[in-house]
Amino acid sequence: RYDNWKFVQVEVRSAKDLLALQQIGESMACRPGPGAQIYLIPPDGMGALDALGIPHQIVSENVQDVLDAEDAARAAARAERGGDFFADYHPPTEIDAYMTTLTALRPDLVTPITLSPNTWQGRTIRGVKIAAPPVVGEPARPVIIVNAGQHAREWISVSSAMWAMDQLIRNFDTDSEIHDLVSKVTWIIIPSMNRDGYQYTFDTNRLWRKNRRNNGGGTFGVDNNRNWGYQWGGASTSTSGSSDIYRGPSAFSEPENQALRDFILATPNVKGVIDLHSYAQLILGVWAYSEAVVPPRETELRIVGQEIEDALTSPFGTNYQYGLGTDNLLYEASGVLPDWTFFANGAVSWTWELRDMGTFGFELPAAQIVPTGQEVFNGLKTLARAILMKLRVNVINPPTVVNTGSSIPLNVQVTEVNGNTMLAGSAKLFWRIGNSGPFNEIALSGTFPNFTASLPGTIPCGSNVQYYAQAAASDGTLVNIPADAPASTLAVGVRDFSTVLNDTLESGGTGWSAGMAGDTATTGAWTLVNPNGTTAAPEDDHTPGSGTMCFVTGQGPVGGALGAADVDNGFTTLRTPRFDLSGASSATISYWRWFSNAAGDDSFKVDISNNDGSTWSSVEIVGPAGAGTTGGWIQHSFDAGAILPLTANMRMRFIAADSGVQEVVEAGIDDFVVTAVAPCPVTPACPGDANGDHAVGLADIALVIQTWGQSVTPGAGADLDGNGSIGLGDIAAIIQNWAGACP
Ligand code: 0X9
Ligand code: ZN
Repeated sequence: RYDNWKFVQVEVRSAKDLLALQQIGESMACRPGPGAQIYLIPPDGMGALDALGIPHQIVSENVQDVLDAEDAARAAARAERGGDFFADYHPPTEIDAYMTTLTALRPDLVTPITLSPNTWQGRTIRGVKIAAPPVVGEPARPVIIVNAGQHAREWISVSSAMWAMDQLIRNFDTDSEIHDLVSKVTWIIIPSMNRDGYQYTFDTNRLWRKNRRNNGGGTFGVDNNRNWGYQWGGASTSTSGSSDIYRGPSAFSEPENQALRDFILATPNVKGVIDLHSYAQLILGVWAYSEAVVPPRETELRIVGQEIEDALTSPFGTNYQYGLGTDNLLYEASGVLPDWTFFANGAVSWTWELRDMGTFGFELPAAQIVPTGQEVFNGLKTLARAILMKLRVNVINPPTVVNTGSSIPLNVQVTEVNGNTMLAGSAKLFWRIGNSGPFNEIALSGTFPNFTASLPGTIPCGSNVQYYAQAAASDGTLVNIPADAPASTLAVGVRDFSTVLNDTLESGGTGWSAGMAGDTATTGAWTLVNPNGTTAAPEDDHTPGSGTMCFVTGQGPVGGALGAADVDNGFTTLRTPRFDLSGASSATISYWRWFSNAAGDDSFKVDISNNDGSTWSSVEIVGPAGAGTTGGWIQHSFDAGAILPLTANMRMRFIAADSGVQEVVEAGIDDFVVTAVAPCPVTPACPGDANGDHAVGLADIALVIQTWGQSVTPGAGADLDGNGSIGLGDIAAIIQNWAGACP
């Protein structure tokens, strides 16, 4: 029991602090360090902690209360949804029983796995292999290993592995993506590696981390995740049997590590390894042992890491963050599983620290088992797709519209992944005008990994161009972007557009009105200046290069106090010059804005008018809280025609306010650009011109005769009368328009 033990958040400032703390309590790790760390402090340890003078704050007065609350929550969850395996956490025997159930459900997909040797206390480490029956002649399937429960108290890692297993098996028939991934990837899931420690957290000590080796001298346990054989014994490991990061007497001294090592070494084609832990919501890549050593395949690992981060975040907006060792998200750790698998067989290997960020820590309420499992499973699917790729082909900053008459530059980047290489000379681009017909093919120029192509400047106004890029892996596999091209493609529109207004505000702000009649602010009226910054207001304008000027809400003195000239007691309005968008079919307006409203209750309002300011429509309301409310230049661009009809009398206005409770409110505007898209000129129809040479004469008669009697799409080719076949009516149409010419 942990009666009157405390969780204390301490500010670790130095190695000296760390050593002193180790004497008093036990690190709960899992928190980004250095800095704030949670320590478990015994009832008689607080005096010593106070005496050290290390800044600290008690998070839980009585750890036993936290554990009792967890028990109560589990009991409640079982009472409510007792029949549901995922209502609660389960000890090893129940995990095994559930795997047996799943195997019986789909013996065609599931093969039980037993590792050897057994744990110190004689438990067999079990898991499952999930794979659709092999297909004759298929290429070797990549293997993904999902390991969990190296750390006994990290229960959510075990339940998440079980959730993923459950999903892959139960939804194979009904979910086409799962069907695909179970057919193309072999999944190995080992949900509870450190079974002795895990059982011990149910029976004896909820906060146990290590395995249950008897170290002698009254201490127990090796940290399995310091016992792997790459960089064993390096940074952040201990030689002391009483330490929570005791590395063991030698690399692979522990039967649990030996068992999983031997299984991995005997399994060909392992391409991905995920080691589940908790907590901190981090996706930690290689190398764990060093913050300084850049791993091989860094580009590829960063792409995959970002995709995994997005996948874990997207189901519920849970804030996960990925980083490689050099990003220094957590302390260094030597002898961890993913370092060994990346080193030993090049598998893309990650530690995932699951929920939460410390609110509940290891005692994550059972109600979070399912959502955490869903996040993890989403991440695993993303990893599987990444591992199936031979190459990554990307178009960098693809344009969405270009001006008529200018060629269209496209930049294609190829990344070699999963040990494949690109076939030299295989990078190509395919394009066509419209959404049907054959694609034109152009070879991309440049050298790996950056290639370019240019679509011709002769593509007529109004065209929508479809295109995709392609490269081949050395085994001949073609990889497209978009992946399912040509079924889907990228697209770029060719239009006539012109810059109506491009004001960097460097030459006086002609036509702008700063501070309007009716404004109520008593200070901080809009003004065009080279700003004197504060922590809330900009010091520099936005204009790149030599620009200095922008509109801000009040100019304070150089080095002036925060709030010296901010908006107070009302609002102030900035209005743009009038601009003419009559005749435009659409228009893009962009500006750079600054808004700072320290924890305040005010918003920054942006409006547009098409009647010279008689009435206004909202473009955006920034704040009062959230993105863009703590200063910094941010660009906003929008489609004006989507908000109101475009006229000759367009204006915009920007309103900053400090109403109600008074706070520091500062705003700025710079680099205002209006771009209009004109309707494409209509090519006049040319009646009687069968061959499209813009003249009517003998050559048109010749074409009719050549194609005489053919059935065609009405109006196509020489079908001038539009009756769907070539004949006399078409000759008549030519004679009627004889010698006519058209532009
Ligand atoms: O220390 C560990 O073994 C892992 N954290 S935990 O809190 N679950 O114990 C982290 C291992 C990987 N570490 C890094 N990549 N830095
Ligand atoms: Zn862990």
